[in-house]
Amino acid sequence: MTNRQGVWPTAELHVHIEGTLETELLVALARRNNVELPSYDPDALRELYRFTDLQSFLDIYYANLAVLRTEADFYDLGLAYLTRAAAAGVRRAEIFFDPQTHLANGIPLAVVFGGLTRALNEGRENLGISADLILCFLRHLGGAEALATLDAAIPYLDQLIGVGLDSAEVGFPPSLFTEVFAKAAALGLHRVAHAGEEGGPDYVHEALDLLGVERVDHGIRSVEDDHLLEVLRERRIPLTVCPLSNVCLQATPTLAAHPLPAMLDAGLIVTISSDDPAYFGGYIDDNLAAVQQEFALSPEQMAQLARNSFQAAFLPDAEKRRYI
Ligand code: ES4
Ligand code: ZN
Repeated sequence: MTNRQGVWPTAELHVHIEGTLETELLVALARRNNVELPSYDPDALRELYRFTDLQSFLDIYYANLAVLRTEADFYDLGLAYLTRAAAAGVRRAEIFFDPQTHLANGIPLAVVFGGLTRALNEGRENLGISADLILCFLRHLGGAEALATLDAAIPYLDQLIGVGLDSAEVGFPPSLFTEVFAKAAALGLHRVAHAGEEGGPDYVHEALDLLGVERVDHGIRSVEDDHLLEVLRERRIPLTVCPLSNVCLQATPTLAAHPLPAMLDAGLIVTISSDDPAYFGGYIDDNLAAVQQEFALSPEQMAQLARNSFQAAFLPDAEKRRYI
């Protein structure tokens, strides 16, 4: 199933570009832009990455993003991810970014789009990766801010394939974002949302019924609700599962206790992704290898995960068939 390099050709459908900021690049950008960090030793910075839950991660993740100032910074970040992803077997990447964080840091949307789109073009031409952007709204900032962000992004619609919803989940249910997701749908954008990562199955239900999401990001707590499992299966809604992320943020006590096998047994369209690989100890190849080993997945099951990833991608069927 693996190709000659020992990697599984795959699509990566759940990766935050800001979460691919390795500490080496973090330090380089901090020096380039005169931004203060708690340390300038990449290993010492990585030592600080000990998380107890989603919020303990988000606090460090948002603080680190102060180093991203110029179009060149976003380009370097994007190209570093695509280079690593190509080595991991990624042929298609649908990449999240958090413009509200950068706007709050005083960085205009033109800078963010300019750098990331240039990196994606380079990845397409020189790395053989088909890649597109999904704009994520930060749920902790609420629905009105999300709407303002979508309006501000309208001049860049041709550089987007969809919208997503991320950041702190519990206390910020999908129902707060009904209007902005309706508007995104009317603009022809695909819709996804993080749901059921820390929040319960009710968050997944809401994301499906109120936001009309076409994929669910994480969705691991869906296994607590048999009716929801039936809905996800019947509607063929893919779930982008990030095992190493779930372990690092203690959404599961151990990898052995992860609900992935239950999700597969329930007949869900499960895909594997890396989420924030610079923080969670591995890229998509590492995530795939970890679940293969932990759950003794067969070559056929690994092939199914790869097929699922391309099936779940926002690509025309004719293009999907090239990969499957
Ligand atoms: C995130 Cl792991 C995770 N969950 C929710 N929001 C996020 N933003 C970046 N990583
Ligand atoms: Zn995520």
